Amino acid sequence: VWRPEPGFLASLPNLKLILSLGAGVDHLLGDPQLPRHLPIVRLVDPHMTDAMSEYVVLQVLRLHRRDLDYRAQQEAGVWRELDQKNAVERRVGILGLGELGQDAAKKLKALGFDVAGWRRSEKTVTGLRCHAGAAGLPLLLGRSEILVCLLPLTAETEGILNSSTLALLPRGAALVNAARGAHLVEEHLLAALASGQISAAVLDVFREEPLPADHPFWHHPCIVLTPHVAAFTNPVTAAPIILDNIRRFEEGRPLLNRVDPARGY
Ligand code: NDP
Ligand code: OXD
Repeated sequence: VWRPEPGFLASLPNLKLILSLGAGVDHLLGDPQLPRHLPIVRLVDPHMTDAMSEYVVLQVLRLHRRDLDYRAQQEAGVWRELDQKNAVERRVGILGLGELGQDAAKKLKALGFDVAGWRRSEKTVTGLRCHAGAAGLPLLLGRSEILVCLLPLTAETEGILNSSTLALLPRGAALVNAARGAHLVEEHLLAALASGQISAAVLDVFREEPLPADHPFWHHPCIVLTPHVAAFTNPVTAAPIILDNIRRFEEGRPLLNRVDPARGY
């Protein structure tokens, strides 16, 4: 399922297993009647992971290479060289070091970026500077000239991109949110862009999707937006993965990518 109507799953008397057609499960766990005693699995598709990393690498490179500034110069007919750092001098921070965050970090590192990440647990990732938990968040933010959000949406992460956290980024930092719209407090981003604390934002996800026609993000000169397409479910590659979990369930073997409803992801 993907975004079933609240109460729908509870109405199915013979339901045994819930398979999310997306990587995120906030669309399920938000249902107060969700049969939480049943096993819930989410989609982890290596092709989807590749797609997300393509998106993240594309957007980080755009920000790093000042693509928005050059677009504005082109529109104004201006020929001017802008300062350019080397990738090794560009500090990128990734919120969420799960399936998607770790792959994006690895690919950004391969391009030479100075990457660090943040997660809930203290687990380390070989070759990557990792920060964890509430104490680690300011450390990650304080060094991130480009911040990428790849967190699941949970009670703990809702609104995590807000005026307080954005203020901890180096002045002029840029934001990429490819996780969930509700991670971002949208008015706080607009204020941070107006003050220059944030120089640019690339957003794939929004509190309301489709983004309403009169939303200020549409025509903001410092915002690039895409319509929740960073990594969508590809039926051709997802179907065998889903089938494998159904077979595992039927044969009593351990399920892959099981969700912990108490943890929220
Ligand atoms: P995972 O469950 O594999 O990884 C989640 C990561 O977030 C883990 O590293 C986890 O920490 C960390 N995390 C969770 N809660 C917290 C917290 N409170 N504090 C700090 N870190 C936390 O998820 P995926 O990487 O597969 O996917 C991430 C999200 O990306 C999805 O939930 C979905 O919302 C979004 N998404 C968006 C798509 C798009 O097209 N825009 C497409 C696919 C996914 P730990 O490692 O310690 O458990
Ligand atoms: C997902 C998504 O969670 O596409 O898979 O957003």
